[in-house]
Amino acid sequence: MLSTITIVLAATTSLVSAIPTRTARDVPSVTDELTGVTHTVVAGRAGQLIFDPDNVVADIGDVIEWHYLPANHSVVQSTFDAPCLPLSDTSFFSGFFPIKEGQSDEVFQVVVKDDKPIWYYCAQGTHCSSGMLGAINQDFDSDKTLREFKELAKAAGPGVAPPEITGGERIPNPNPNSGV
Ligand SMILES: [Cu+2]
Repeated sequence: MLSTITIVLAATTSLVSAIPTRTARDVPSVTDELTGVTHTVVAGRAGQLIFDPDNVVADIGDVIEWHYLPANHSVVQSTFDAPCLPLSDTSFFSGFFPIKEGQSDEVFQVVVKDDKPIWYYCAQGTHCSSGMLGAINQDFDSDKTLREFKELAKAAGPGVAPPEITGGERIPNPNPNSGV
């Protein structure tokens, strides 16, 4: 007897390997516990190439808020050893604030996330090598002081500006008429 064997080829149910895609949920959520304390720093006080104050002692969860006076300053996070270069692609950069008079109608805010020293500079022209630098939570027991940071900057080239605003938030100036 002739038996017929029928082979049924299983329909090739498409086994297109699904490439896992990252979604927003994969990004660690930022759970900053804000303290409610804001430290105001003024860029360009009295037309000088300075941050005032240039040293801030802050707790984790505090906000640093930069206000900008003429002419066209910025803040960029750097390392201690390379004062006029961005720390990384994600470290903070405020963008520039080209204003002619008064203070900027926006401010830049950064939340302090740990107790490590934070170093930063202004990326405008030669402002960095001219001393427009600042620190948050410098370690006063270390040789890495704000004074030494400014010394290192004197030998640096023009400040480098990252390609886009990152690492903080530009928000409307909460008090644009305060005579900072
Ligand atoms: Cu500047």
